[in-house]
Amino acid sequence: MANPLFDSLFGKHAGKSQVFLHLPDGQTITYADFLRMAAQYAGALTKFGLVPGDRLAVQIAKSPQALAVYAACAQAGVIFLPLNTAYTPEEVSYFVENSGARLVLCDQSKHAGMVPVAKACGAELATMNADGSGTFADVAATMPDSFATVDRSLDDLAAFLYTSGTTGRSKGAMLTQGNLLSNAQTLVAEWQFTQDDVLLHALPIFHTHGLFVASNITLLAGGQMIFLPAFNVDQIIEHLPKATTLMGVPTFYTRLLGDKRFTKELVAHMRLFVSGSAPLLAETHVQFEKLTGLRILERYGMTETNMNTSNPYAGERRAGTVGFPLPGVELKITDSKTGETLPQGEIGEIEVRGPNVFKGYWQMPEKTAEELRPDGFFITGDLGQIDEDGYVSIVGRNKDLIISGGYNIYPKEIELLLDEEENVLESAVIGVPHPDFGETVVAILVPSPDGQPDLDAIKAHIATSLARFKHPQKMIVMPELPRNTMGKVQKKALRDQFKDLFTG
Ligand code: MLC
Ligand code: AMP
Repeated sequence: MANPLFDSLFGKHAGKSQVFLHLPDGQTITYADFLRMAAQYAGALTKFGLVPGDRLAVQIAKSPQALAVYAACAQAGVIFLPLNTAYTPEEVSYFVENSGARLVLCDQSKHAGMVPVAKACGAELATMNADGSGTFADVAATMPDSFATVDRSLDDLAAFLYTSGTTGRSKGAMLTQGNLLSNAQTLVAEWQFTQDDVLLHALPIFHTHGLFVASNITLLAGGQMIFLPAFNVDQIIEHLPKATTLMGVPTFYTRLLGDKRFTKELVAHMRLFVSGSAPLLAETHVQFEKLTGLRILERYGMTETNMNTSNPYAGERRAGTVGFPLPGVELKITDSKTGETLPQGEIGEIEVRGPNVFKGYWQMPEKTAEELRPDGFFITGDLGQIDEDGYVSIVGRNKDLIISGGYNIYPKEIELLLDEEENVLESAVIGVPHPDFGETVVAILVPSPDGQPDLDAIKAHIATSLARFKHPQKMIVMPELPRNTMGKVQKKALRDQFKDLFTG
């Protein structure tokens, strides 16, 4: 018996004196130290009463300890459910309740706010702070530094990541050990990762990109990571000379290109720059190559599928495209209405199938059936096109989604709140181009016949409900929303009207 995910990513490194993590203060953590910590955490999970298949929800700062909690879940067969640290207690409450999490880990500063949330959901609550301290570590300190790895199979669930939906309700994407492991194996091979790699890690670890792409492939290859708590240009410039690879969202690259210290000499030794999670402007790709002589490798993925396509490591990395389907991943472009595959070159819905594709949405069989076909193809909601050389481009979205700095924001979630505000008859939330975040949120409000909406009061209400990155950067009052003959709000017309708000 075995535990494929734990054994392949973590277990095989037990006892190794090689450095795994470099921290900004110069401290290092070896693989052996990391695994001893993970084993103690796995013991603590058991002590808190968690059994294989239970969910652990974590809303904690990025730290080596936070990553060890992920390893501990894999070792103990517990399903890891990481949450954006920006979420409000109201948002977290939904995830805890929906997932039926048995234990919630949060920062001490959020503990008071989380007590009623955990209580209402019947979950236990423990703390883990940015420095790893807290009640969880206190329990872990009493546990042995080895743990009998729980047997799991590739089909067992390893993680839940919540993604919002066009209806405004978030869905828990169930990811199996096989989903995560197969994708990591493919990417290690495709991007030629080895134990000599040092990945400069500045992404959050509560999403696919920072957790499953960056961390899993480094672990699988047995490499090292310079583990920064967040993206910060000064720290990136300082640590780039010691790194071989960097992974980021497009905002990382536009910010670096805007800094005079980011030069050809600084990155001449770098083996690989990867971009994903949001469209990289062809202009950024070209500007990056002009400055550094290196081409960013753009790839395309999703929470539900991990990575689907990638530009080639060795061949031509084509700006404005996301490359080819990864080995083992089938990708087709279909007619959104009929589901039929379209002739090569036509624009349609991107559908993907492969070992990377998730098992479904937690306790939402209808939602799963809407997006996951019986034959295994997942309807991504992205619109794409394949050129004559096989390169895939993403040309738009069939889903009402805004991607700001790599974070997904679903307009419906914001509209539902705005529509309840006093003197708001209805609202439309759109994404408009933004020089730093790629897109940003704008809300259009239509006043009710009784009076004008109080924008300051609305802002204050939203602040208690929604994470900061979802807040509209601008609210505009209009007498009515543009509609087509069927009465459907024409968001495209609104996006066109306000496209220069932040870039003009
Ligand atoms: C922060 N803020 C944002 C924001 N990030 N606003 C809009 N969009 C964002 N992405 C706000 C904060 O609330 C704050 O508001 C202000 O900006 C500054 O906060 P900060 O913490 O200093 O932000 P900053 O460090 O500048 O962060 C920007 C960023 C970060 C781009 C570095 O957002 C980031 O790391 N994004 C990566 C997201 C990611 O990992 N996505 C992968 C998803 S997986 P105020 O008003 O209080 O000042 C996926 C699948 C795949 O999509 O294919 O990979
Ligand atoms: P998430 O739900 O956070 O996993 O976001 C997934 C979505 O991000 C995809 O459905 C795409 O719309 C978008 N995305 C990811 N990578 C890229 C990319 N390289 N180019 C354009 N969009 C991307």
